[in-house]
Amino acid sequence: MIPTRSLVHRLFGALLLVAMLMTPRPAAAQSASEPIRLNQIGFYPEAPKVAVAVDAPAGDFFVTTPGQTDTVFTGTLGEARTWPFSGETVRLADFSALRTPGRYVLAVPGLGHSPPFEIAPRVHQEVARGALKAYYFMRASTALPEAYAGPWARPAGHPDTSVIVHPSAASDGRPAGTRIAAPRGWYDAGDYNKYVVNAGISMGTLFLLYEQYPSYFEALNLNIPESGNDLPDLLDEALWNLRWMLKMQDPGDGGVYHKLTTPYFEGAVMPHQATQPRYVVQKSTAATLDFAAVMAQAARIYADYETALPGLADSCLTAARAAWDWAVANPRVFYDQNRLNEAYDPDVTTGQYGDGSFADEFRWAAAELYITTKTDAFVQAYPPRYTADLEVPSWPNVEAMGVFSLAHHRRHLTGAVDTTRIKERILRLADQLVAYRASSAFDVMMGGPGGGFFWGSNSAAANQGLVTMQAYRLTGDVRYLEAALANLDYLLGRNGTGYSFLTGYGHRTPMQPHHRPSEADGVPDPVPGLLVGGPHDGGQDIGPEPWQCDDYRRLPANSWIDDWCSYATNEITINWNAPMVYLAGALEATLSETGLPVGAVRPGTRPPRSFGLESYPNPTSTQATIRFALPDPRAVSLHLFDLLGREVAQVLDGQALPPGLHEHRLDTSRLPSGLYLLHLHTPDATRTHPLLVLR
Ligand code: 9MR
Repeated sequence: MIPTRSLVHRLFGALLLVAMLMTPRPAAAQSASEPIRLNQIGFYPEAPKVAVAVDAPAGDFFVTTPGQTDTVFTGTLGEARTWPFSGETVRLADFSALRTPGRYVLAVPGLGHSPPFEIAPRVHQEVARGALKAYYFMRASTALPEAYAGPWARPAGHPDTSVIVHPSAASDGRPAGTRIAAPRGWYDAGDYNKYVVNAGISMGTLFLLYEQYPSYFEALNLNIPESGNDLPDLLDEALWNLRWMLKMQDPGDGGVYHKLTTPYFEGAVMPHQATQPRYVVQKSTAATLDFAAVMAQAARIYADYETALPGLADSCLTAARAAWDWAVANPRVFYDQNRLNEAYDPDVTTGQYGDGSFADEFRWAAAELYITTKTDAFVQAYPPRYTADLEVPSWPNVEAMGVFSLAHHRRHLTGAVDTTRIKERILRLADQLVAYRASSAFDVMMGGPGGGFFWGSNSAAANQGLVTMQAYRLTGDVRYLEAALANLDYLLGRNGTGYSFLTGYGHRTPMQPHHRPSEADGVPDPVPGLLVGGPHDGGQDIGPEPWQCDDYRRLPANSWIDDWCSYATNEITINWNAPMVYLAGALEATLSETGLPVGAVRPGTRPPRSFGLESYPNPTSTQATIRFALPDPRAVSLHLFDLLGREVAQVLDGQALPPGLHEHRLDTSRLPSGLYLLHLHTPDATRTHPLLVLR
């Protein structure tokens, strides 16, 4: 069950806390121990707080100050349940009622205590910033000066100004052996190659994040060379990769090369020491469509920066259209490296990102082009699906990326797309994820729909959180938000290994990721902010060769090893970091003030007594809180009018809200003093309420 935190529960928790503070209970002297697993960074004051205790006897647990002198909270461990993915029997320690900001440890008699963690507003700010800054560390074709990179400063590598057109990529205008320039971009992963398919979903995810939380990212400083210019740092960083992607399109026909790569992987050397020749290899339908989707997003996003980047948005849209046309004319060009190597030299043995179906890429590209151009023809050619189950996004399955964009832009579309059904489709998947979490011994969505233990499993956990955040945005239902938080907790420690999977963030983090600069730079700590692939029992990196791993496999959720050898579990890549940035960034943007946003609703816990409308304080000066109750789910509009009937503020515009008590903040700081009317409208009820602004 999802731990519900009713008012009674909250009050009880507060009383318990007061009682504990008055009669401090000494916790036994215990050492830091792995059987207690929790988000190693911490928790928002108002949000749920859960740890798992492995093989713990029934009984109480304690939250204490780090020196264990004061016990600030006592709770009772939950029932023992077995998590099939790790075979561990665990009890949940729920200390959500502890809301006082501070630094604490969690102690379980017989198990020891956790390392210190924080309860604080903005508790994941550095996680969000660090995971995004990781893209700077992945930049190709540039030196990373110490001012931005600290101890991970390095010389420039891979200028990519003289890249060879591989015979598989030859065209009339660019015969095999032609040299082209395709500099910049991010290295894909632990290797130094640049793959368009994987860049596609990575950019798509970062752009979605930016479009959904623009003000948070306008303010977020990454300390990169462009910080302080006219663009938000997220857009500056994405531009580094966008400029490379633009060069991956053959100007002769609009098709996009699948990748820019060395023939085989380089050794564990720094970028400037990795000097094999680089090729652009075969165009593919998947790469071309992912490119089209990203360029269509970029066209509308960078259009706001026409002065700083003259012509860029137009170039992106032209590139997107040309790519789309190529894909429509070439709808089944697969990337099959074995067949390519039979036909051409040199052989290419680097990452494949081969995809067997393009329906999802067509739908994503169609959706983004439609949103940007408002041209129905794109979605008429590849209409969004309404009834099929939506799937958690991944590099070979990008359909959901288009669905999320359509939902986000739903108020500004033509009638060619039924956005109500788009929303319903997202909510169906999110409901499955939330229901699955309620059944999970670790209280996570991981293991449920789309959250399998496969190569890159950590990105699945992050992407599940991205899905429920879409549902939260569409409904305000806090269960979706809490599910996203639960998966962030998973990634930062509440998992089968007890590691925080983000390098540099947490007490036990990967020290030997399969990442060439981290391995070769001589700096003890790996490059920070990188999400490692995560546990699964595929074992593709196990073998007898010196560079292969000994068998590390256990059950899937703890089949993971912090070793350079493990490219199957401990590599890093841009498409795994992107949903991590999304998850931490979206949660920070949403929760940064108090821990749970005003307006959040947990259905059922606060049943409305009446359908009313009130605001306080009233009169107000700079801000009012508006409160109303809904007896059942309704689409709600909430507007403020002046006495001449002119709309002066919009709080809600037809948003579907669940039953319960709702609170929304209204900024009145820019309104002249005077009397206004709040107007709440639902399909079958209308309420008005006077609001006086006085200064
Ligand atoms: O993330 C990819 C994963 O889904 C595949 O199962 C795996 C094997 O094909 O490849 C992964 O991608 C790797 C890419 O091919 C090359 N750069 C490193 C990527 C992460 O391991």
